[in-house]
Amino acid sequence: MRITALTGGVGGARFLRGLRAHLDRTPTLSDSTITVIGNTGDDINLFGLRVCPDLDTVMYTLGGAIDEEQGWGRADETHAVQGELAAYGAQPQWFGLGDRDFGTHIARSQWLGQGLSLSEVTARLCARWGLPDRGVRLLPMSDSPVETHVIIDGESPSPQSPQSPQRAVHFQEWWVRMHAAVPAQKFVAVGMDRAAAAPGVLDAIREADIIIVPPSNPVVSIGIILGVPGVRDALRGSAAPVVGVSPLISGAPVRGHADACLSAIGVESTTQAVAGLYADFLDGWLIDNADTPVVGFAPRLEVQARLLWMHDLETTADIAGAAVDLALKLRRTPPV
Ligand code: FO1
Repeated sequence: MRITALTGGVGGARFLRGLRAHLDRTPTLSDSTITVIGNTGDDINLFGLRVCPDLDTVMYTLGGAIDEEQGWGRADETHAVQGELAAYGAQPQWFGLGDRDFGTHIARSQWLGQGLSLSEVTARLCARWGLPDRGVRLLPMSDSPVETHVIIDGESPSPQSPQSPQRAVHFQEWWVRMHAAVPAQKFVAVGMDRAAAAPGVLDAIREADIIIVPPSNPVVSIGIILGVPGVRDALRGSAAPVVGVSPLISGAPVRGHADACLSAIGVESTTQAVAGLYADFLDGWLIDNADTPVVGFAPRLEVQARLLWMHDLETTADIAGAAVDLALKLRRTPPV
């Protein structure tokens, strides 16, 4: 079976690891493939290198190299290079880059500099981590650079400008240095107007047997991927059922700052509101037991409640299995 998933960072990557585990333990599904469409809006240039946090988080998590406690970056990491950069006063110092992780960014930047596309580079990096052998293909949402920037109110207003001047900061600065604590007025996907879906992305949606939207950030991860030309239309037109997993439990994100992102776009932090953001293509929606009774959803949406906390691999595999089972059930439901 061909499964396609749109994914952001930590939560989505953990979910995909559970999905692969569920498929591997289910004889009738073990030869299934997963095509991951990864968010590249978090990408950032640092120290002359191209860093792709969400792609690397998926790659390291599925490749068994992730720092489990952080959810991002490499396990068994050291920070000698970062220390040297700090000693030279090289900026920024607020984004933690480990020595092993630098290896990924140097290789990626070298190959990009030699003219390879981000898709080709990502395939090379993923091959080292054995993703193809596990039936997993990671595609950047686009080969052209897209960066999410956050519009915030500037520093304190001055007599000249009583309205504090708004300014844009890179998503990573807002997320990491500011801890998303400064209210975001708006998110801007810089470069999206010149972006095209990367090779294979639209086909992966059109040719999927089922499509899954893991519990990634609906605004700055899934929302950015949905902004790539053709993606949303392909999802709407896909014959495959689309099943999403709520990133909120009782209105709160399991981790990260999805609630701050939702309020920035004027959407309430409820599982119903997030499902509403996907309403034009979503067929099924998994919510946590804490969010029943199941009210306030679009009438045709098939909503199922279950435990959604991804405590460990086994639990995550069960959640992913529930998403797959719901999608297969929706596949069998004759079109109305
Ligand atoms: N997140 C942090 O909160 N602090 C960091 O210093 C940090 C460094 C970092 C380095 C590489 C990488 O792939 C991810 C990193 N992240 C860090 C996580 C990152 O900001 C988020 O995972 C995504 O961009 C949001 O999903």
